[in-house]
Amino acid sequence: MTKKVYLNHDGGVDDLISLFLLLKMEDIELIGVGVIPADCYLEPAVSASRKIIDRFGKGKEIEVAASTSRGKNPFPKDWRMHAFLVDALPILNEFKPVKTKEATLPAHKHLIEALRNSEEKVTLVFVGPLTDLARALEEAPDIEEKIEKLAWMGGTFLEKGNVEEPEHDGTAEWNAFWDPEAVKVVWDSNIKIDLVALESTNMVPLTLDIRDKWAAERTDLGIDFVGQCYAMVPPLVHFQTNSTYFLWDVLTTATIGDEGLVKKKEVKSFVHADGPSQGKTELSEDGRAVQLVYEADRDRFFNYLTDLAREN
Ligand code: AGV
Ligand code: CA
Repeated sequence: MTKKVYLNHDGGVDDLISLFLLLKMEDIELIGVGVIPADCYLEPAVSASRKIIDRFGKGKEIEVAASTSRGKNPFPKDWRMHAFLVDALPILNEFKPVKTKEATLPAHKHLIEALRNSEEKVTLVFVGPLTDLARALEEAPDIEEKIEKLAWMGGTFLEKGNVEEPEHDGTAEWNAFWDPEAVKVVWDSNIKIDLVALESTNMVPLTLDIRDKWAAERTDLGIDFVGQCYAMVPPLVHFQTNSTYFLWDVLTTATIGDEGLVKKKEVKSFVHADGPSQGKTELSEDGRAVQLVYEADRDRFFNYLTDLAREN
């Protein structure tokens, strides 16, 4: 049976590869895409998304909606630049003009409309901050019953998150830190949540052996696209830095196609909305229950992703 999916992403390399993979999954019908300018600039991220749908969407008509949401804690500019590079890849610019349309509605209203128009329940895949979902829920609480579940890349219960910014204590994950209030709103809903936290994504860093595997198969168009994209971001070599790239969002998206790639357990938590730990998700017995993805099968994941990417 086909599963309906709505994707909201923030234009990073692994966000755009997530879109690419959802288009290639057999039993998935992607019904819409929202783009939020968190870990990206909006225009190149919307443009690259439209081109990816043109190139790899098998002729399907899927709209891309630009978000009007703005966060509390901005992402570093260097990271936000990645969408410009993907948008400029020759592989995405061979055929013009671009056919895939930009929606007239802003992303949160586009999400509301997509859910209201769907007869079946829809799985939400959010691989950036939760702002558009929080705004949609506040504006249209009725959509909650149309949501099968939310798979969100965000949060961590580890002592160390991935935010290294002035005035912060380093305990948060970036997507939660960008808009902690939005996490709170979503936590207050009754939506089922699969939380792909840093516990699991830390197990899938970008490494040189993976890059070499993609390089060896570069004559395949899909593998070449993935290889070109992951050439733009720093791999894990001798030691981890603040910029080291993991396959955060791609792991999240892959769990939609193959749940067996990861292990989950129920935990209860709340989020710090402000102060030096803002964006931190913390375990608490009277907190909100989510399914925490805490472990990933690294080899199986990379094989799954590479097989899915392959054109032939
Ligand atoms: O915290 C992970 C999230 C994911 O959605 N993003 C990147 C992924 O798209 C923010 C982020 C954390 N560290 C980063 C990030 C880094 N070193 N480079 C770029 N983005
Ligand atoms: Ca992201």
